[in-house]
Amino acid sequence: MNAASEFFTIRTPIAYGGAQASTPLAFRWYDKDRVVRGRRLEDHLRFAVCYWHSFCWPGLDPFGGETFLRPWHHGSDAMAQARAKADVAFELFHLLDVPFFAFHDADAAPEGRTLAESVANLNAIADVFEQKMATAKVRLLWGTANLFSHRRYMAGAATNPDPEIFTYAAGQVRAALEVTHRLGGQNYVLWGGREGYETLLNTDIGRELDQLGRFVSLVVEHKHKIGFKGPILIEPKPKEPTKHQYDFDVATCYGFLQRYDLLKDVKLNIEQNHAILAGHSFQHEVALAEALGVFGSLDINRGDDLLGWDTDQFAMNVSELVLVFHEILNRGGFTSGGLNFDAKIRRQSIDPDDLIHAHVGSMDACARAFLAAADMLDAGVLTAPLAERYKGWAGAEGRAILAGQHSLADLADRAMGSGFDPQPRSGRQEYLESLVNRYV
Ligand code: XLS
Ligand code: NI
Ligand code: NI
Repeated sequence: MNAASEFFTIRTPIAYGGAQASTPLAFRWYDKDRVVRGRRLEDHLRFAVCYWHSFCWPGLDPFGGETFLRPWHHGSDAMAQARAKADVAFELFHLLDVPFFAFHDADAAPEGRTLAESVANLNAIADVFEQKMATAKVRLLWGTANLFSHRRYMAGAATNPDPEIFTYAAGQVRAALEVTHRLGGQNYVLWGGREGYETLLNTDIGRELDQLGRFVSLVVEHKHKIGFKGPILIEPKPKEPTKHQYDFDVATCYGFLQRYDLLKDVKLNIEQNHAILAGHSFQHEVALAEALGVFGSLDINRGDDLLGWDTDQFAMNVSELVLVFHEILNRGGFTSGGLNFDAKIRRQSIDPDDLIHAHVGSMDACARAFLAAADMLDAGVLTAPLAERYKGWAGAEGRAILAGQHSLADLADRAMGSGFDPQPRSGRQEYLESLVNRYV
């Protein structure tokens, strides 16, 4: 195949050119060094390129095969192909000037005949990553293991009816977690790939949940043993590939973490399109995770309003993103998390440079939304009316109720007193919607 530098026609990193930039490829909003609320934009948004969709997915759909014809997908030496793929991946990281990337074990290195061989392959490619990272800017946002593609996992990994499959998955996760640690990964992700079920005719839900709780606990124990400092992130998704995924949504994941005593070490990686599939808005999932103290990171993408599956498109929907960033920034912004492009270009986007356009467009959409959210926070556009709406709870009486200082009878007696006549107040939704529109 061609050298990495010949894969894209673009040869120099994309630069910030301002909203009026005349070149087709420039950041119009993402000015990475601009300081907003005390941090550089790059450090706020923490963009990560995702290895699987951008370098491993060949463009297939249920009705047709590969459309992209990437050179590293064709050849007989799987390790040489993995190295060629890494060359192009690092070229893209450089051209986009992103601070992070993310990968699954199976994206980086080919599966061997045995687990030992697969782990050796992964470690060899991790050596390649390590060498490249020594001189590149890019760091690792998170690593993960693919516990869903191989047929051995068709009935789940941790939730498999066979403990030997659970054991195999443990072997895979130990290797992926240790490689993530070695590469300085800031988080470790456990998306519950096939942890769910198709039919209750063959499924013991309670048992499977206990298995999943045990598996995540083992990962947490190992993380402490090797001194990995970042959080473990689980990723809510309601369906696909299984009909019913155990990590259905933020609320379900919270209940799971609480039941298995994992709240101290595990946080959530929330994905736009998974929120929608669960019948929630993206903003709802983020706001709830923040409120429950389990917000970790975001997989940034979008679905299609007319399709009920995980289309994983590049996020370009500024107005939706504004409210999400408003939630995050209002709580202080990302800590270990960031914005991972868990997004694929469409299968007709077959030019290598389409990968660059997709990322640049979405980084700009995020930056534009983020800047609008920051302006809204600075002006207190939503925070001030919210504080006003709840001000009774901030007062003496509201605080006394929440602190448990009144019994039900105390409250009832007060309500029965003469002159006690609370009045309803407007929710002002349309007024607030039009305020938001001034910033979008
Ligand atoms: C699939 C998931 C997956 C995880 C990583 O829907 O979003 O891409 O993020 O295993
Ligand atoms: Ni994801
Ligand atoms: Ni997804």
